[in-house]
Amino acid sequence: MTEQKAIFRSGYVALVGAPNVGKSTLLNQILQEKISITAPKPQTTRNRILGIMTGPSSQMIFVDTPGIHRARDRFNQILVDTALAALNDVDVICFLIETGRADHPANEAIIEAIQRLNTPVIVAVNKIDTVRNKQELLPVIDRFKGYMKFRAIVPISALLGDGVYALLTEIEQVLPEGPAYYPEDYLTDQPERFLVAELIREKVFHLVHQEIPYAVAVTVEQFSEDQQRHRIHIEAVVHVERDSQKAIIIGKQGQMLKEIGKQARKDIEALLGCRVYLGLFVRVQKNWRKNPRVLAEFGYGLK
Ligand SMILES: Nc1nc2c(ncn2[C@@H]2O[C@H](COP(=O)(O)OP(=O)(O)OP(=O)(O)O)[C@@H](O)[C@H]2O)c(=O)[nH]1
Ligand SMILES: [Mg+2]
Repeated sequence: MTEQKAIFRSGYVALVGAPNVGKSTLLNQILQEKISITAPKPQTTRNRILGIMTGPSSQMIFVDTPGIHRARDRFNQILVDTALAALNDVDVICFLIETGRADHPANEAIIEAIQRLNTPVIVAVNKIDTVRNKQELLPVIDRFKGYMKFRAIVPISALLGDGVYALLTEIEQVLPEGPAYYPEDYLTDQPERFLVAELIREKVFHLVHQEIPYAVAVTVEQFSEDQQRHRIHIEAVVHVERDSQKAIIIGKQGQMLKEIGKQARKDIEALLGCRVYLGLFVRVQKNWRKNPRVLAEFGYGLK
């Protein structure tokens, strides 16, 4: 009797969609780990973020991307270019749409971009937990079927995990045969410094309102082991564009910055699995979003 060799599949899967549809939430749900930050505001994700899921029969390398939208300035164009560039080198595209907002104006542009490629596309209709009557999903799915040939259309709730296994099954089937590219315990290729900076930025998105989070970038200036105190010593800078923004980030008697630091430290400790000292500083870097040198320094744009 000949032994049948099991097929192993591997490849890259881009998560694309309009801003705020739940791409990063889906990545975290798949990995059961917070690799990519999320917020109820659009344009949260600014970089291409890799999340690696290794199972018995496949390795799926997910690429989270910034939301695609009509960019009105240079910085947003960088975000959109980052997302579109990620589409070029993947094996499968997972196109997320939001149940209640399937007609998002960005979807047309996304379909146009993916139609030019010869890559299989799977649509995930997200946030189904927000519709009480699941029959309401049918017209959305039907309409989408008319736009182009999709491999599958899968209703999911990235937040609760519903339908995510079905989505992964569909994705796996489309991946080419091949070996694992990364060791099986690898979750991301992002350095810890980047993940730490992102967790701080996420708290700014959650705690500070209006347009201010968009003017914020975070860099980690120091990351070292404090052997005496058995903890990691981290110092990070929250960059803003104007003095008035600095005052808001710091808050009355430093309360806002303290809260950002407290919440971020909790998440960073969970990420690193050890105690952390987090020192936060706020610095004004005038109009950094318009400055190519500073943008590159902060890690934005195509690498
Ligand atoms: N009710 C519900 N909310 C969801 C679901 N998935 C994501 N969300 C929420 O939608 C908001 C946006 O989620 P993100 O994951 O940050 O969205 P994104 O597509 O990565 O957004 P950008 O990075 O800005 O493009 C957050 O408040 C999430 O909690 C879902 O399945 N159900
Ligand atoms: Mg995101």
